[in-house]
Amino acid sequence: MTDNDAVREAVRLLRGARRVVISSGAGISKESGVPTFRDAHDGLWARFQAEELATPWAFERDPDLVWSWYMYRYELIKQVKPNPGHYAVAEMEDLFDEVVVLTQNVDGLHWVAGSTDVVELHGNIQRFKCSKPCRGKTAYVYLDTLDYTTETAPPCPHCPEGGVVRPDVVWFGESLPTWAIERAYTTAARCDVMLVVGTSGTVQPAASLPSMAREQGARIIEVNPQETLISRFAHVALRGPSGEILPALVTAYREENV
Ligand code: BV8
Repeated sequence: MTDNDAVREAVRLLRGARRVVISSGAGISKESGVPTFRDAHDGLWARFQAEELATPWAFERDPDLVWSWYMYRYELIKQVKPNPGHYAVAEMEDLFDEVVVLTQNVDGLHWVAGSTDVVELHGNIQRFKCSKPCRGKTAYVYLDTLDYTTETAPPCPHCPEGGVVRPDVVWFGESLPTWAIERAYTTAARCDVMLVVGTSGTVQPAASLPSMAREQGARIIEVNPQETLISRFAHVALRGPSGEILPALVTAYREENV
């Protein structure tokens, strides 16, 4: 199947769809300059695996190391912008009755690009909270109210228990927010089409969403330069960078359906 044939097939699968889900991973932000989760980090971080830092145990063991890693990523993500792939996802809201984005990404770029219904399954690196439930529930902390450094995890300003501030992301070994995973399961189960964009399909439970959707009758379109663990569930795979593929798909859909 040529690339053009694949896009035409994807347009055919989208025809008549009312509810569309986009399940995105780190790959959709690659063309914005955000390293994917399994890209070797450069410089200081090249000697660490992301999975060994993104855990509560790593933070417990060395909060300043983990804090510094997040500050490195936070400073990088503050500089980046959405790419044409994010904007194409946002534009899909003009083409279908209901569009929901289920993202594993913590960079917030779908919101910035204008998507209005985004479920951040793994949280957001630009939101911070106390590492202890010091106010009985999640105690959010606003970094710009603190006198902090990028090397040392700052003390929580609300906390009588000596908690320190951490990013409001879901670490490996932590459960996803109940509301987020329930919304993800519900929308995956009732969608007509799921586009799976820029994810290796490694991380659970997000990686199970495409097979769940397919079991309920959804048509699955994968957008990824590589074959992945998700590919076997896809009705069609669009092989290439999402920043090029998604705008081309939206254009082709408009030409045939709008
Ligand atoms: C949990 C936030 C219950 C932090 C992240 C089975 C069931 C349940 C759990 C498990 C299970 N098996 C294992 C587990 C445990 C674990 C897990 O999945 N481990 C993996 C490593 C096997 N899961 C959990 O712990 C989850 N919690 O299930 O709670 C529980 C509780 C206790 C014990 C057990 C269960 C929580 C997981 C959340 C982890 N946090 N992020 C942070 O960011 O610092 S995950 C992290 O990886 C990022 O969010 C990232 O998005 C995500 C997934 O990676 P991808 O997005 O797929 O990125 P990746 O680099 O892998 O791939 C990029 C892709 O892009 C590639 O395919 C590439 O080809 C493609 N690409 C490249 N360029 C482009 C492109 N695509 C398009 N365009 C391009 N230009």
